[in-house]
Amino acid sequence: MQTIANQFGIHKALKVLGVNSINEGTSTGSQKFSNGDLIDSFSPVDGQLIGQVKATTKADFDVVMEKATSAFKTWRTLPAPQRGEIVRQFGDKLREKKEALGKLVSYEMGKSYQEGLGEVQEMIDICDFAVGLSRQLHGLTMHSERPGHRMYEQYHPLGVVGIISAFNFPVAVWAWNTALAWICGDVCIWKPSEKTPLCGIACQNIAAEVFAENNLPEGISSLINGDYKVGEFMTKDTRIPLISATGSTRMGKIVAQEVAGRLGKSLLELGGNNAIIVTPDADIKMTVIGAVFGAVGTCGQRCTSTRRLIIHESVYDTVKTAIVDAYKQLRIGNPLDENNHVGPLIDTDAVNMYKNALDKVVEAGGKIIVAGAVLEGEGYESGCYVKPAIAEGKPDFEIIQHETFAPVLYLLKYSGGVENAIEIQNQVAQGLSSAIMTNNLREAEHFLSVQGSDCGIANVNIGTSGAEIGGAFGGEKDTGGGRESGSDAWKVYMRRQTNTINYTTELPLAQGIKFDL
Ligand code: UN1
Repeated sequence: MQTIANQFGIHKALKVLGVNSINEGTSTGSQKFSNGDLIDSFSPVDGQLIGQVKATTKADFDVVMEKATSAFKTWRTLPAPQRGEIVRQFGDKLREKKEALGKLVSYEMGKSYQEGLGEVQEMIDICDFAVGLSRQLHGLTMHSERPGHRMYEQYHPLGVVGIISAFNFPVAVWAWNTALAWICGDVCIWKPSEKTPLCGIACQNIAAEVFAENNLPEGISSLINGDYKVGEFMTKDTRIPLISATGSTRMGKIVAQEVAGRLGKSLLELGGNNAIIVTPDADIKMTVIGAVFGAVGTCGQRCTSTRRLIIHESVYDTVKTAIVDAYKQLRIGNPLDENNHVGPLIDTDAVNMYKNALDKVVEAGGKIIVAGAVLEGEGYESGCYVKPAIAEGKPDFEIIQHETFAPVLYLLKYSGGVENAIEIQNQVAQGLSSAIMTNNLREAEHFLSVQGSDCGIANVNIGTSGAEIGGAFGGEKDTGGGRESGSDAWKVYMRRQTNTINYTTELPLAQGIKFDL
């Protein structure tokens, strides 16, 4: 029988990406070594073992730290536009390997091939953005209050940046961080999710190639692998001034406390509980597309996935019928097959969380209107395929307040003005993404105003997921407050220095203080 890996060219993709059946999970540039236990990577697509990665031990990590610290000394002296040139080359390599990497993302993580390609495109986009930025790391100049003095600020790199990323965006989130950190003059150490370690190996190989081709030192890009204990090597290490962590709020709180305890900086991008408000003036067709993609895309495993629809009572039944009808069209199956809309969840633990959410919403008094199920039989042998489900409930149900990383959409009803919908939307602990569907200018502007959405992302007439790289990405409250990717997110990877230069022969003191000797 033809396996999925054969049929969809996985072996070829692994070869292009330099991913072997057993891989060293620790590397500094192209040097690879590892002395830890083997981590298995099973595909949620067909349950097959794709490959194994050796975890990083503390001794391995110490070598990485040494290489990273020493590489920083060289890298920081390269002018930023020259660092940009390296990132440009990295972006070009990603263009060459886009199909292979997109395929691996799809096979190892389970998102659709289209979304896998989209993720690699996000990496390419952030590289382009970073290249331009490498000539724009601007500080301000100020007018000094003292004669013959000049004041300005400049940005210097921080040093070693530690990156902890999640399984759901196994390649793009690393690139958001590294592309910016590199042009800023930092060096990076990355711990990818232990659920998608092969994506980490593939990306590190691509980066290492570029650094080696340019005769740059080992250690500008390093990879480590393992579970939270390996993450702790970084969070506890005072030589790492910034930890950028993406994942659950639970994990983020642990990282934040550990890093704050040594007065390090952390950049956190944590859970979301994203809602779309559907007002009486919404375009129903657009609402359906935005809501369905938001809820079932990546099988509901984006931080930005749509979890709640807050619908005005006057259009509630119309929207409900349209969405339930749209769910009937969904094809669930092998995500490499472009006929399917929805792939598997990452693993059977995620399946259990999905089942638990559906039980909980019923226990709380909610009603399932599109039934969920764990799919069985041919094509579903991995046990990770589930039916996207829809439930009606009340906003304050505990399970609706909670982020479940699965395709479960809750319909909530509001009455009265848009402010009532906004209140429901903001009632949750998380604050990542939000959206309103309306053609009414007053409602849209109210939603975006100071009395509106409390999220880091607030959209009008598009869904909650699928942000472009050009904007700052992240959110408030339990989402952790960090901003990655576009806009001025680069500043978090640098330290600001204020410089005052006196070019006179006098030494006047600020604030007019007299101190005569
Ligand atoms: C994430 O889920 O951690 O906005 C990142 C989006 C993607 C990134 C999601 N561009 O949906």
